[in-house]
Amino acid sequence: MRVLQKDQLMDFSRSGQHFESASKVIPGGVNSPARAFGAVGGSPLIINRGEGAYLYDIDGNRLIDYVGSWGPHILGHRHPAVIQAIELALSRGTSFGAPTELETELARLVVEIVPGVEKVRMVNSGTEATMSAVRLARGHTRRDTIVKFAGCYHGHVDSLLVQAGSGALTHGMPSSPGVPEGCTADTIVLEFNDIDQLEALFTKQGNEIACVILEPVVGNMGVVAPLDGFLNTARRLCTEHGALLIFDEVMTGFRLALGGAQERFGVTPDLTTMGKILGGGMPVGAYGGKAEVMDSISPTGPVYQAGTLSGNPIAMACGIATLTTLRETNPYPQLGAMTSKLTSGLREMATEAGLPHSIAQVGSMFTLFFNPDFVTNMAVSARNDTERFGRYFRGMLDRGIYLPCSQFEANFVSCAHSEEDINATLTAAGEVLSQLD
Ligand code: KE4
Repeated sequence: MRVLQKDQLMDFSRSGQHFESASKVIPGGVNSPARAFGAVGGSPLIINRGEGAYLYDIDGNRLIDYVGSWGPHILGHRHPAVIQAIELALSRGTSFGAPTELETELARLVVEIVPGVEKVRMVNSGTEATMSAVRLARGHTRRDTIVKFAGCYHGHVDSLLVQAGSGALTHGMPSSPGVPEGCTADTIVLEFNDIDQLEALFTKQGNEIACVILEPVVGNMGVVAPLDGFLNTARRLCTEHGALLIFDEVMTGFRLALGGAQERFGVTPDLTTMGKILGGGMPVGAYGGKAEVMDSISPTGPVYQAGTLSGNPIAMACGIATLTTLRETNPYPQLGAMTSKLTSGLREMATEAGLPHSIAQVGSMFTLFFNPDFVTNMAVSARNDTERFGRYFRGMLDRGIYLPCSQFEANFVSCAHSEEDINATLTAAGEVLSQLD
């Protein structure tokens, strides 16, 4: 068991100094609270560049990256096909505020790849995608009530920022100040994976429900898979009562299969929200679904939604290169195998160390929970030992392993992670877990 000596610990001092100056001009020094190290101590690393499976910070440290920009980098940083596509698009300009062929090409790829999508509208973030999809569902059904699940995070949309996951949990505000009561009065929050609760709600007021929105595999309370029958029940109930089923696949889309969770689990939603991998690291979100629903969106229908940079050509080029590479190489079996090697090693070491833990993995998404119970919903995830997670996080960071800075997040393996990277990660984890009391 290697105990790191002082001089072996990584030096993050330049990051610390820069972070102090960043905090003078940016709230909390970050442009998204999910990046803040509030839950794990210390201050965020300032990143200089990424390459393949690695990040390099401004102190010159090389880190094996399991955040992947919170999901987009399934191919790894700076994949040659992606860089080449961006450079070509850049040679023609950055933005025109008018249609381009690239938008049609990416939309056509999404329609061909995602089972539930016949038409798709590009926006600039996952939040914009879910906000627009909920507005579309309400406008199309002429109903106001929406259903979400505790611990699911759908971006910082007022009507959905209720018992949300991800950063809303890490910073202890699952429902944010600044959201007036009226914005969430029509939002019903249920327990993920609770079929009886969902059926009881539809029995009571199914004809009032505009939509049910869920992460088909949750990434934002840590990874939580759907129990058998949960997705099918949501599908059946929405169909029976004229409500729309929205799969928020911002994280799972193009991650769990080329066609996302809906392909992997064989359940097709009415609307799908997308982001992250769709943009390959550039700001892209999208929502899509059945043509007769999507045609309710302006200008073909009355439901309004717009965006200056929606369908930005540089971002489109990045997304096209990413999805095309995924379709041509089909990395999913290999990604799953690499991730399974990592999670079985982690399970073995945590067990050997006598640590209460559970591990959730779906494809190349996984979470090591410091929780004796298998996490099936937010009530269980709320019992995670976040203090112990913080010490695990720091021990791994000191050994050059870059994990999401929260117990309520998913880790991601990319196509760029090698056997050596996985083995190095397991060596570090062995040292840290064996010293975690
Ligand atoms: P963005 O607005 O951050 O692009 O997407 C919001 C969103 C919507 N739906 C799901 C399932 C998501 O996971 C997200 C965003 N995920 C978080 C991390 N879990 C992004 C990290 C951040 O907020 O900085």
